[in-house]
Amino acid sequence: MTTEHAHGTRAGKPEGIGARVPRKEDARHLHGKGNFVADMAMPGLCEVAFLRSPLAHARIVDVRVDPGVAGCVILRDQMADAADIVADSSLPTYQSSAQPPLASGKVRFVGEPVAMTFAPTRAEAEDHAELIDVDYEDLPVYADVFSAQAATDNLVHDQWKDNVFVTLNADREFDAYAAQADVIVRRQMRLARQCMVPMEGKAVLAYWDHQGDQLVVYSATQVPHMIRSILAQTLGLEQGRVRVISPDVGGAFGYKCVLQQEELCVAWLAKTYRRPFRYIEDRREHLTAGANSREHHYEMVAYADRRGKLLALDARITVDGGAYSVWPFTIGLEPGQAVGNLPGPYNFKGYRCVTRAVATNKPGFVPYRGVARTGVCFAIELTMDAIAREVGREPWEVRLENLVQPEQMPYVNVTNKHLDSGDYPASLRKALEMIDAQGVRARQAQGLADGRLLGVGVATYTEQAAHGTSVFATWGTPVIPGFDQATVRVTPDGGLEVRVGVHSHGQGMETTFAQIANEILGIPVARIKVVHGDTGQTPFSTGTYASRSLVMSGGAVSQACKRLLPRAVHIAAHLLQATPADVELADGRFLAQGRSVSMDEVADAWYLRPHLLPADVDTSGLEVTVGYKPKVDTGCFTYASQAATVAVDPATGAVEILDYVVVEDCGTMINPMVVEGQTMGGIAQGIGTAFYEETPYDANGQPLASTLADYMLPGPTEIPHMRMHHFETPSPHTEFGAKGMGEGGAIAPPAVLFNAVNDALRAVGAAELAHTPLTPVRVLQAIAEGQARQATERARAA
Ligand code: MCN
Ligand code: SMO
Repeated sequence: MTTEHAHGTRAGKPEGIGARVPRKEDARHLHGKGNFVADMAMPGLCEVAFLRSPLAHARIVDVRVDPGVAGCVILRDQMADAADIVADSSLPTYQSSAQPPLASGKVRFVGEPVAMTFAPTRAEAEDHAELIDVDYEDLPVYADVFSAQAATDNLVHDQWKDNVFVTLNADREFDAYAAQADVIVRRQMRLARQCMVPMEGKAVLAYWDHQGDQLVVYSATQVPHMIRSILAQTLGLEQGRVRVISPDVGGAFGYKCVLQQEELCVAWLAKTYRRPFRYIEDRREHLTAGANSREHHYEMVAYADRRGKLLALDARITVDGGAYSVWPFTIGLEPGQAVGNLPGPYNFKGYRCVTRAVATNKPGFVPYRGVARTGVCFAIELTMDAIAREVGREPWEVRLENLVQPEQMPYVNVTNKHLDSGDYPASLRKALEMIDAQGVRARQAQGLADGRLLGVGVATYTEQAAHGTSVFATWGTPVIPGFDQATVRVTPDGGLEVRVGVHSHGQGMETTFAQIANEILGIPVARIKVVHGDTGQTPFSTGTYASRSLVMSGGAVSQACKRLLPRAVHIAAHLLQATPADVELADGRFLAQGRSVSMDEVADAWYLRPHLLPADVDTSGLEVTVGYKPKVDTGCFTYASQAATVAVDPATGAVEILDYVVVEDCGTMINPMVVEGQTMGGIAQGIGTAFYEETPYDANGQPLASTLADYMLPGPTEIPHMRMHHFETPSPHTEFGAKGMGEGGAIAPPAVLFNAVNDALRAVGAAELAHTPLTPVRVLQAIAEGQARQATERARAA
């Protein structure tokens, strides 16, 4: 990967904001010393297995347990003291689903847990599961979102009036603007259902701590404080009697930002038997029972003028919500994000959108890196290319005129998103220059020597990040994020502990939060320990999701350090026999009148030599907890343009990515190396969405990809060299002007790559591809379809 840097590079401290500090967390992972749930050993630990439904929709008629294993088999009716998982949204029209910890009465997707078993080893627990017989009575299966939507009986949830979780309607002056259009462009797009495939799947270990008289739950989760709240609630415990610890987590990507049934079940076992229990998801369970993301269907009608200026957009979005709404984000999040973010970085005034989330017999939809924005970016960016085709202009020319212009910032768009800052057209122009779009056109005209077709594609997107109270309140989720708190505490030897309620599971926050503290307090990064992910040790945060941790918890770290600093200065001044106003902090030392003391000496005075302290010392000492949220909580809008050139083999349908560029602006970067790593990881996942990943279902709702031989993932050879360029337009709303960016990379690749492949295939008159994943078979079909259409047209003309 190569990078360039523009705008406002900070002069900066060597380890402060803007420095490429190597990640503190890497050493333990590179040496195999990470501490994951599966690594833990505990005396008397029982491993848990689940008997899962083999059917997608069926009544449970009878369950028979072999008496030999009855003592270590649990069914729903034995868990009377555990509540179902209910994640209701306050959005109008919302229909409530109740997800039992173990199926009761009926099953609603293949892989739904029906019983759990435990034994000293997982293999024995799985053997026990074999000794349970379940009689099912088949019900009609809703494997397809549109037939589910039309169904009137045998609904996924018996008490509902239809299979629709929620419908959202938006209409902003649609008719008035659509009436002015010269061209109307219609397209349909579809994103396949996917898994998230973190290296580590679900993992939970729970035990009863008799000394603390509390349930302790080690869980691979992004949101330990929220899991504590909901476990306490569903298990009927006081919150003070539940501690949740999220240790090292091997990737999460949204999969681990919700309460999982298995977490609830294992916590219940520990609460009930007062012994340790553990469950580790295996790959097959993940692939079959965890296919829960991305599946969106779009019908887009764009109304534009003759130059391709978008005047109005009419969209119908259907989300395959699966069987259950997930806590706390609910299935309302997906349509809510989709309807609000579909307009993306564009400036137009007429908008009509109907978005539905429909219940089907599949695993419940879970937020996945990009959350709805990967889908809406795909839809709007393919539509932009379609408009360009219709009006006979280059796709980037049309985009440059449609993008919100820098002089319009801050800009409130048609869905009331507050785009805070930046220069969208400049990012696109830079991406075009880096990918050499004009050069590609020239080479296209000549053709490649090997007969492959060359194509170039672009996409520009916004990544709403760190959206807070007001935004979640309109989505009506059961939990609304507010103030994130951080505690900073100088240790007696002058080091620093930073405690945050978010969790870092690959984002590098053990390093970047230390950089924030270093910027303000001057303590070396090596002496700053970021403690996270333990409700027993950290202040409250709703957790890590929505690319919010840096802005929210990082903002709190900054504020806490700023509050701590004057207290340290006050003590330092006394030690230096100076007044606080004369004390300066440089290179980690407090200076006044030609003398200096270190933080070590200040800490030593506070903790161990109080006779040296000033009489009016602040008795709160060298420890501060602060709650923070940005001044404006509508989210900051990171944006980027990504572009690619591809070569498509018309004989085999194979696509090669020849070049990939990113021009991104997440405001002030805390650590550009981390930003680049985050972006690259996201792009790798986006390439998976574009080309490889899909869990197809048959008509009976059976998932057809159950191993990594049929669920295709990109590997190192499928990920191209990327070139990256940074703009840094500070956000007006946040500490240091930083914007969140952890999801961004994953938003654009499907749009970029489909546009590039469709561009290449124009040379052979192929039909436009608009269904993920873009497989060689689909490329060949598009070519054949295009040829058949041309033949019909010729025949008609003759
Ligand atoms: N950063 C920075 N400068 C900025 C913005 C961010 O240096 N201007 C750094 C931050 O300090 C942090 C990282 O980049 O170390 C990501 O920060 P942020 O954008 O605040 O995102 P979060 O920390 O809240 O992470 C959540 C986000 C989401 S929602 C998903 S999904 C996702 C992602 O992060 N899951 C990931 N990145 C992931 N990366 C890994 N390795 N594993 C996952 O599961
Ligand atoms: S999908 Mo990320 O956890 O918001």
